[in-house]
Amino acid sequence: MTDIEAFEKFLHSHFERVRPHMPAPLFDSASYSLFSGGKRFRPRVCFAAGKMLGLSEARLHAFAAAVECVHTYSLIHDDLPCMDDDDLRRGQPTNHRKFGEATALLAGDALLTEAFSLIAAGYSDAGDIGLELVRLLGEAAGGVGMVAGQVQDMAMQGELTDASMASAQSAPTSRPTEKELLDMLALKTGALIRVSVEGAAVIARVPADERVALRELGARLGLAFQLADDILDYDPKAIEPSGLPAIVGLEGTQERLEKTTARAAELLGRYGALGEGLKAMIEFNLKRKI
Ligand code: GRG
Repeated sequence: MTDIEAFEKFLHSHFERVRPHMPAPLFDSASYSLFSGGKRFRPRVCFAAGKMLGLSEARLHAFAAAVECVHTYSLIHDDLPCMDDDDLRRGQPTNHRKFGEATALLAGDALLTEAFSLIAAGYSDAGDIGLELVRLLGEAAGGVGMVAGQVQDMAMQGELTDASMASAQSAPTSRPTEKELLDMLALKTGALIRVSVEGAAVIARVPADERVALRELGARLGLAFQLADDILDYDPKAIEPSGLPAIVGLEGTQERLEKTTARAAELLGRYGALGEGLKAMIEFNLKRKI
């Protein structure tokens, strides 16, 4: 069985255990998005990082599942009419198109909270690790992480109302600078990928200096993932105002993608052959078409 097959089995069994306790429409809505053909990029990164650090894949299952639940919630909420108002995700109707807006919203809420239950149950044998993972994922996903990035993104696109702009305390009215844009992308997309690497470092109990380097590696890969996305989505007739190509062009974005990828690969150097799995993920991102 491959890493990802074993992970799918873990995720399915976990949700089958939860199923009898969840209202059926909520379960159907949450599992529709969780099992609808995502790339599982974040879990794959977590497994590659963990194996490099000497962990078994099974030891990483609960954390990788938690990150994927948070990722899935973010996609469901991002597609809602009050956000991007999308009809399709992964070539299929978005969650709210299939189950209705209220159920989709609640399925996102349920997935977000399930993430923390997964961690609590998965690391109950090592409470300090479990607590640190909860702190780390809360930081990466919440108001100082992914959600902050989403708010900044919406503000850059002029999509927050005047009242909410005032309370967001960040109201760039003009074109964002490259730094502002990169900071936003690092939060919106980068934080969950960064935490996929750093979480493995926590579970492996690496020394503090090594954890700092792995955090940077994860952050570089996270940013590289978003830059690759910006390049894939590039349409010269409809330039996305909060994408890097709007500021530095397509070539400039490619250049920055290569630079941040090179730094990630450099940080991987100390692990030699053990880093092969993560190197493959870094290279996959550089060439990906999906
Ligand atoms: C609404 C709370 C909230 C947050 C939204 C991450 C995010 C913030 C929105 C997702 C919208 C989006 C398309 C972001 C760009 C990069 C990205 C995260 C793409 C989707 O991730 P993949 O490619 O998705 O890993 P799959 O489908 O493979 O799971």
